[in-house]
Amino acid sequence: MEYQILKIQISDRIAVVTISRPAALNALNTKFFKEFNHFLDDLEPREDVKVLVLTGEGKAFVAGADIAEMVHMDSDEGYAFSTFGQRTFDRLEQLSIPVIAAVNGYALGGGCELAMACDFRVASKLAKFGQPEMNLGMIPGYAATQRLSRLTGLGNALYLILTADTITAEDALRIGLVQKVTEPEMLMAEVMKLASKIAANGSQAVATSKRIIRAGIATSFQHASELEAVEFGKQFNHESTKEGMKAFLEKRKPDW
Ligand code: DAK
Repeated sequence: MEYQILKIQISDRIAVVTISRPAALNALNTKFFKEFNHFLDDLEPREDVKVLVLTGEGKAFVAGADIAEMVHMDSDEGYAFSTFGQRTFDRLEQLSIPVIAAVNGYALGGGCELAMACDFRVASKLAKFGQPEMNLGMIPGYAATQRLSRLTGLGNALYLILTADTITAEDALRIGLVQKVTEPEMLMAEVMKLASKIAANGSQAVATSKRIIRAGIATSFQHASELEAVEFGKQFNHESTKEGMKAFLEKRKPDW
């Protein structure tokens, strides 16, 4: 497929996808969702890519769902746009490899929701976050009502969604919406450093951790602990776990 919105770079086990429709502040339209699903079809079976980084071109990460496309939709089209988007975000969240959002600028509405579907977020000092849907007379549609409260707590989610306020990267850091804030020119270097660190870890342990952390939050602590114990036990069948322990004892780097 010839991509028109996505720019994809894969090197050193890290895939960087840049959403590039800067004239519309990278607003998410049907074409984006088609291209992104195509990219995920290619990525999922690959074993050489260990981390995915998502970022945006220009002054926005993503300024939301494409209002110019949505305004013309009837309810059937709205439903199709909704389910396509929801499926895509769930697919991203459930990727076996970690996904880092490198938030370079505006992350509003569907853009903030896209960043929240990633595993964690690193933001430029210039980034701005918010769920401005109330200004458009609508509620968030790509799971901000659920993910925002899980990431930042009930009060922060209610505050952001009900006021439609936009907050700075520093405030987003304070409430746990982002994990790190950098100078704008250092954003990608910092994200690549984190991605390389993760890529150097054993992929089986990384994937299992991601899966059970995410599964655990949706279930009881007791059930989640049992899940951890089961997965912990299974690791002893993996060569990479044995190699990690042996390498420590032999005072060398693991050869995964
Ligand atoms: N959609 C389409 N075009 C957009 C856009 C968007 N979300 N955001 C910006 N643009 C376009 C602008 O219209 C403008 O286009 P031209 O006029 O140049 O043709 C261009 O990008 C540059 O924007 P501005 O001129 O406005 O740039 P400024 O620096 O002055 O302002 C801004 C930047 C981010 C403060 C401003 O652009 C802004 O307020 N944008 C809208 C932000 C917003 O309201 N985002 C939330 C969108 S609603 C659903 C699931 C999810 C959703 C809906 C349904 N279902 C499941 C059904 C999600 C909804 C949303 O995300």
